[in-house]
Amino acid sequence: MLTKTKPDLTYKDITPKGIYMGRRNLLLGLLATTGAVAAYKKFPNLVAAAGPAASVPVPLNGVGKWPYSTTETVTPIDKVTHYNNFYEFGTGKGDPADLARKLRTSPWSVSVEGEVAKPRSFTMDEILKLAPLEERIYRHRCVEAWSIVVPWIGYSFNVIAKLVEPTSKAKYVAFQSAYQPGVMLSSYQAGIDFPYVEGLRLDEAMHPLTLLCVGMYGETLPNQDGAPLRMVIPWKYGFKSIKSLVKIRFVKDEPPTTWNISAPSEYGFYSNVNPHVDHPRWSQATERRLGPGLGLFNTRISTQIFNGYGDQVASLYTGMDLRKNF
Ligand SMILES: Nc1nc2c(c(=O)[nH]1)N[C@H]1C(S)=C(S)[C@@H](COP(=O)(O)O)O[C@H]1N2
Ligand SMILES: [Mo]
Repeated sequence: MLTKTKPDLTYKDITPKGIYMGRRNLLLGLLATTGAVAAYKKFPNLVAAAGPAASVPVPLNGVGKWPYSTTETVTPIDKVTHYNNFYEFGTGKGDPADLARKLRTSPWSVSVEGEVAKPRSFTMDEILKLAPLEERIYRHRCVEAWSIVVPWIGYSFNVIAKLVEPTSKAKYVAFQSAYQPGVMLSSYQAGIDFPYVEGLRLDEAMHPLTLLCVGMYGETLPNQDGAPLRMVIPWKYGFKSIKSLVKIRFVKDEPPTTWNISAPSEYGFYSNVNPHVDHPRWSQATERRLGPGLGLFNTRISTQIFNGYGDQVASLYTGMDLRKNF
């Protein structure tokens, strides 16, 4: 599945060269002088900045096109890889692109356990072969009111769930990110508990839109976007889409989630995108759709209920008060 052969046309080719190179050179210049150095100066306990990337994305071949992708304009790859939330690697939007170079992504395995008949662990090689890979272009809406459109690669999470056979006691799924001390910030530095944890109700996890994600833009995941394996739940705020996944546990009770632990009145368990339920400190009615460059091409658009996936998922919440279960 993994190969070094370049496909004919990559997302880097599709991005207008002028914009891509222009921003690239600008960025590289800035990084060399300020960005990278500044990021490491902020977190002196982390291993030094020097040295090449520990792992770089490689093309994924044989990726099928999912028929339901949005036709909205895909966000330039440069933006999606340099405007990140990944608190393990800093709290600034540009920090993860620098600091996550030190993430150790190989060997990698994910343990699937709890209320299942067949608990087991999967290596990344196994994960990549469990089902045909699909490119799914989803909208991604952060709770901070910015959004992007990303061509993720993966397959429905329910593929792996069915393999381990959840028992009748399984009502929720708990997810856990890797925690690599010395490579990642401490909880104290980041201001949130690590390891990062998230959760879904079982029926949400089994919904075909819920993606087990191994790549984006035709390649394996860049470290800063959650290499080598992450979740993507497109109708929920971005923080539910947990990165660098190492543990999946089927459980009886609603599991704790990182942002809910940190600020329970601001971030609920469900966190479905909802323009009618504001964050206590800002409106959720609209969002900033990120464009190329430094912000001139960003646009302000209306936020859609369930991020536009209501036809598919609204029935999961029939009879629930979405204000109470925010
Ligand atoms: N482990 C972990 N997963 C995480 C986060 C994080 O800080 N740590 N941030 C979340 C948030 S708030 C968002 S918006 C998305 C961002 O994904 P992206 O950087 O690939 O766009 O990742 C989510 N997953
Ligand atoms: Mo987010």
